[in-house]
Amino acid sequence: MSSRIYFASSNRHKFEEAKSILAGFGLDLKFYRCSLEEVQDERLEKIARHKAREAYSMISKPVIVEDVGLFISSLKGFPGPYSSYVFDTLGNKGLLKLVSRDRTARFRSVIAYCGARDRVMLFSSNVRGRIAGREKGSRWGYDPIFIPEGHSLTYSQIPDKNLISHRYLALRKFANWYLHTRKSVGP
Ligand code: ITT
Repeated sequence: MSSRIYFASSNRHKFEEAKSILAGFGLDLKFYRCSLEEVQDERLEKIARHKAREAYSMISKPVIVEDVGLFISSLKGFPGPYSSYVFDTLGNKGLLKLVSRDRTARFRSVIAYCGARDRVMLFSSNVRGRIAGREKGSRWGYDPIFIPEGHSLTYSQIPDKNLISHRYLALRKFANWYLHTRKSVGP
């Protein structure tokens, strides 16, 4: 197993964070910029699995994809699997207008790795938190409105986001599995 892995996504921010996280495990991530089909499904796992198979069929190299959802309790989990669409349409300002007094929310990441046509491995994580009253800080996506549990700042305002994020927790599971598997298979 080589340590060169591709990250297939249309979102450069996700790639840059993933690259920096996996570098900490000695893994080299390359960007494969593409737009993958998002099947309509409630389960991020199913969406991620589908995206991983599609990406592997395009590049025939070990590849990671990630599907992320922001689940807001008072909106019964909305936008969840529709987070990408909602960000592009309502944006943070529009979403903030929908959130009521119960501001609890969670970010979920599902990482799907495909190293061979028929085999997809999934690694997931959740970070609980709450939705801020207004946008704070200016990173990307939902970062300005999500405050992780135990913090008073949004993801945008936390310099070490990559050490606590949903992406970090899921990629850490992936890296531990990948490095362990590589060790037992040999170079
Ligand atoms: P690909 O599917 O092409 O990888 P995407 O941007 O559509 O890119 P997702 O479906 O995984 O990616 O993400 C759903 C939405 O959540 C999207 O609008 C992202 O910008 C946003 N998002 C994902 N991870 C985030 C993070 O760490 N911080 C803030 N917003 C995030």
